[in-house]
Amino acid sequence: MLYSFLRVVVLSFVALVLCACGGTSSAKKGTANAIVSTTENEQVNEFATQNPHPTPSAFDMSDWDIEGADPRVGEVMEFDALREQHVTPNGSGWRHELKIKSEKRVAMTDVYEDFQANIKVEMSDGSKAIVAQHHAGDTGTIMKLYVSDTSEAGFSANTAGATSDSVASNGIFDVYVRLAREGGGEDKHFLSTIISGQAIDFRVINDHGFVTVSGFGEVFSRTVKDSAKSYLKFGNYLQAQHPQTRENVENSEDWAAFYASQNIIENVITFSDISYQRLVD
Ligand SMILES: [Ca+2]
Repeated sequence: MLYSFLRVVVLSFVALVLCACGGTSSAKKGTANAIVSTTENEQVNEFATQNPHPTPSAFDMSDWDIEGADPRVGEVMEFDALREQHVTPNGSGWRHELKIKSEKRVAMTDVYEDFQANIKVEMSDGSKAIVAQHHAGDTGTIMKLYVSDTSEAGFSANTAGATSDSVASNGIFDVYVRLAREGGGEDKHFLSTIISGQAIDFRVINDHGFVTVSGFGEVFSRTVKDSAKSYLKFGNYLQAQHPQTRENVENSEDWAAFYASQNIIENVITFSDISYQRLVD
């Protein structure tokens, strides 16, 4: 009897210890999984946790020149190229943009920049706009973020396997990036398709000439071709480009008639949760 009692006590103790160890093991396993998961999604999590969601009032407007009217509306910035109709020499369409002031411009190799924004797109079918770009000192461009309802093709599928629409004026917009390669030429990277009313979770980091662009979970990096007076622009640069043939309308005096002929009557790009960090060497 005593033996049976002791046996039960010993077995119960062993069971308790095993149970406790198992629990500890499960907890450790859970922690380990969390660590593995964080490592696997390090880049995504980094983008998620570093977004400070500032209001435009914290955005330093003294760094920027405005092409068109002040875009600030409450907590967001609204860029309407059809309303502002800003024309620049050698431009390819009406603009409404912010750009780094000329006296603050430096080579991309001399600055660390981190620009983030949620970019809502409300555009008529057939529209094509550049909504963010690193511009070279001359008329060239280094990085361009496009939203385009044109026939442009030649994109590889994104990492999720999605392909570009590449059909003109059907209300499905291809969102893509062009980066000028250091050795000449440029690469383009398809991010996603959207329809009017949807938004892009955009971020571009220039770490001394090494540019990383992200949106829709896609991440694209290049050491880019540089210019001594490079500068960032963002907003709405509405291309005067035929959506089917992709021929540009050269004369700015013809742009109003061109947009009307394509029934491009709405073109508002709204930036919210804007963040811009700039550290010049
Ligand atoms: Ca399309």
